[in-house]
Amino acid sequence: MSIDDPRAQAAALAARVVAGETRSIARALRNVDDRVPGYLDLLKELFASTGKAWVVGITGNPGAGKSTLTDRLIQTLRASGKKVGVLCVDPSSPYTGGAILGDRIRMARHANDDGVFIRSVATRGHLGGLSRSARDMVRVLDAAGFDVVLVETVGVGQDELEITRTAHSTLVVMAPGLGDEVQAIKAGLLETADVFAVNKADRDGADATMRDLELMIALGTEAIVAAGKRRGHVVHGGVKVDALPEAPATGEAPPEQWTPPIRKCVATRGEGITELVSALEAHRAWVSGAEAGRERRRARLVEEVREGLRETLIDAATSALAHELDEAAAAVDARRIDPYTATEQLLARFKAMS
Ligand SMILES: Nc1nc2c(ncn2[C@@H]2O[C@H](COP(=O)(O)OP(=O)(O)O)[C@@H](O)[C@H]2O)c(=O)[nH]1
Ligand SMILES: [Mg+2]
Repeated sequence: MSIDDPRAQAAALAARVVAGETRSIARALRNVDDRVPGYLDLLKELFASTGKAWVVGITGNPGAGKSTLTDRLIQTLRASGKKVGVLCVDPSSPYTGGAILGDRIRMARHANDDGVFIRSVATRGHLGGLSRSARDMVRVLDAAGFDVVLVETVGVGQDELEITRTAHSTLVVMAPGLGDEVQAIKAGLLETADVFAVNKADRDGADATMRDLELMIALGTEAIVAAGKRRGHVVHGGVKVDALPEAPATGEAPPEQWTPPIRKCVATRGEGITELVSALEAHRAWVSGAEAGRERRRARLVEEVREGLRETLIDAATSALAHELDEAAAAVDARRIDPYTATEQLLARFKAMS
């Protein structure tokens, strides 16, 4: 093997990752997060070894108890012999530095356990960068043999919801008294959740939060299904998945549906965790069994390839047509041409080149 051959280097690193070598896993994660040249070769090499891990997104407002709960989930999953990878997503805002530090502290007791791997995702300043990095880092952990990969987001921003879309199962953590129920609707959490945890059940108001959620889910499910049908979306587990080829309308059985269960817990004391894990596992079974679950996985891969194609095409076109783009912009600015025709002409040029 030549030391200068990037593909061979990537293959060597990939082999060490698949063998579960801790330092190589750490390096692979860093290369992927920082997009160090050659990271795509690494991901290409790793892909065949992926597809085995169960990916669980954990989202909810800051302070709801996600990290405390994640720590408990690790504990419970470890007790059943599962290897657990954890990604803590750190969006670009500077104030979250402290949150991640706190998260690490909350999970520190797993630091010496070989069956647990905790890392943060930090990519910033790149459109869709966070969710792409998270997805690719999940793949590294998947290839490295972690049975479950937990992805904890700091809050419920757009980027973070995007990340949970790449999970097989999404846990939305709420706490009484934060006004989370109302926010859940605004933030689109109702559509995102596969399972709800009402954490801090040791506090007043947990039962009221449960009731509010139940009501919203009952109303929301109907509304989501109706809206999904209108827009030609396939609706799975309350998650809108982009247009799949629609089955011919036969007016028969309604689409298989997953209604998110709600579980109360006290993360600090480790209460209700087993029940929460059971609810998540039921969702996992649904995703891997039901036709709707299979479609959901397929739809995500289609989306990923489409997104990759879009990026690659835009990069290729903008670099090949850099000069023409400038000219077109000037022409549009001078009203010599309209932007629609300009786009068509640029596309025609690009097609003629390739
Ligand atoms: N009373 C109570 N406090 C909790 C519970 N779970 C977490 N907390 C506390 O809530 C605060 C925020 O928790 P953290 O896990 O960092 O929340 P995150 O921002 O969602 O990750 C910490 O002070 C935790 O100790 C719980 O079940 N009951
Ligand atoms: Mg946290």
